[in-house]
This record gives sequence, structure tokens and C-alpha cells, in this order.
Amino acid sequence: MAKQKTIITCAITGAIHTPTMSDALPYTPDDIARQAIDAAEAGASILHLHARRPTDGGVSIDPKDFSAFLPRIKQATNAVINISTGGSLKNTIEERIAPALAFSPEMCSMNMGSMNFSFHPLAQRYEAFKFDWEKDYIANSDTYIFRNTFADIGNAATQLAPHGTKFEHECYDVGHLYNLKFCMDIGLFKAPIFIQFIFGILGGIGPEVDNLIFMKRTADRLFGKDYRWSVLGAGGAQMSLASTASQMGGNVRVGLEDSLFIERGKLATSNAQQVAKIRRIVEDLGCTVASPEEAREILALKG
Ligand code: KMH
Ligand code: ZN
Repeated sequence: MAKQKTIITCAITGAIHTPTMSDALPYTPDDIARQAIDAAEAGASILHLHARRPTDGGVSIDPKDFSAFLPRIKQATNAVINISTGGSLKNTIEERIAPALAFSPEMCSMNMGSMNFSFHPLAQRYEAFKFDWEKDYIANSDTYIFRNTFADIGNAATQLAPHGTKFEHECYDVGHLYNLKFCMDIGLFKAPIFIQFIFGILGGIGPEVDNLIFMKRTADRLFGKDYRWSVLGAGGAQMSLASTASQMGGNVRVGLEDSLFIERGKLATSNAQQVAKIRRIVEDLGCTVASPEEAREILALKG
């Protein structure tokens, strides 16, 4: 039997890493557009996009900052546009969904639970990532809360529903799958859904293959055939978990939002470099990468 096509999502810049961590992390509209276009040419059929302030690289949820790069990406590629509703840990849900409401994209993210949230400083194994446990993680603990209450999820889902935007349901732990099931049972989301299993965020489930199998089995039990899935391994787990996911019939997400590295201890030079690497692995292992049109069909997007 032919293996299902593998959809590669590339998350171009995100909100966690800072430009001080890597020269490759794009934050001007020019660089975000260029790297997104290159990632699509390298094989990404979905582009997961955040905006940043062009002045200092800080996170922006201002639709104006999205409009500085979105038209250029749309003009140059056929890739599916996926706009983040994650914003920053400081933003309200109303602020976070403003860009998706403004641009009505084919996809947007939908975070499925509240949690402590940071990248895992020890998992990065990179000496430039200095951190002070007491100062950064204890004294500032409150700033690491990622709020996604049922009311937030309900508000976002209700306001976005008329747009027909497909959600990338970000599930950072097994409990988030149960939150998602509950939301489906009360009619907030309709099948078929698309789940991003996320591993290796400090505050979520760890990046072990056992956990991937556990998440997949739980989702099978809760959603039957009514879901498609993808895997995002943060930091050092990015390539290995994505490779495993593709062999299990899943889709994959890479990009500098999720990891700044191309291999252990070596920073990636671009998003396209990570896309090219996962594409090579996926194809070497016998899978075929989905085109944007195939991704639209597999995920039942509005097109
Ligand atoms: N940064 C990822 C771990 C979002 O944009 O809504 C999760 C994410 C969230 O992509
Ligand atoms: Zn994101």
C-alpha cells in the first residue's frame, strides 16, 4: 500500500527565540518573507507565521506587521498560510486572534491548554544560551504562564468559525487532547481536525518516542479516523521526532521557531536548511512530500 504523503510545515520565526540567539532568526519583513519563500521552495507546504517588530525583533501581534510580509509570500508561493494565534505570553486572547481575524487565512494555530511555557534551556546544549535558574525561572515564573482557558479557546473558536479557517490544534501534553475532545463534544470544533503533537517545551510532555506513541494512541482512541496529525519536537528533538513521526504515518513541523539548530551544537543557517534536511530524511525513508495542493486536500482546507 502506498504510504500517505507527508506534509512539511515550517514555522519561520515564532515568539520564543530572540535574534540575540541566532543571526539566522528572521525578524524584519524582508527576512521573514525571504525565508518563508525559500522554505516553501525547499518543500514546506504550510508556513506557520508570527510577526515581529522590525525595529528590535520583539513579538508583534499587530496586523500591520503581518501585512508587511504576507502579500509577498502569497505572491511568490502557493504554500498554505497558517497564522499563529499564540502571540506572546503577555497578550490577551483577543489581541492574539486579531491577525487571524484580519487575514482570514486557510489555517491558524489554536493552543489547547494553559501551562508553564518556555524553551528548555538544558535541552539546547548551546553555550550561548546562558540562563540563571533563580533569576529567569523562579523570580519571573509568572511571566512564563501561557494562558489558554476554556473561555479563551471558546472565544477564539467562536470568532474564527465564520472564516472557515482550519485550526492547527497545538497539544503540548496528553491532557490537551482531552481538552480538545471536550471542545469537540460541545461543538466548538468539527472533524476532521489537525493536531500538532508538541514535545520538549518546558511545561509540556518530554521529547521521548514513548510519549509520541502515547499521544498517538490516545488521539486514536479519542478521535478515531477524524483527525490528521503532525509532530513538532522543540530544540534538539526536532529532526529525530519528525523522522519517527513520518515513519508512523504522521506529518512533520520544522523551522527556527521550534529549534535554532541543524544538528547537535550547530546553529541552522536558515529555515530552508531545516526543511531540506527533513525532506531528504523523509524521502530517503520511502515517503513522499505533499505539495500545497495535496496538503489542502488531506486537511480539507477551504482553499
Ligand atoms: N512555539 C510552538 C512550540 C502558536 O504559535 O500558537 C507552538 C506554537 C504556538 O507555534
Ligand atoms: Zn507559533
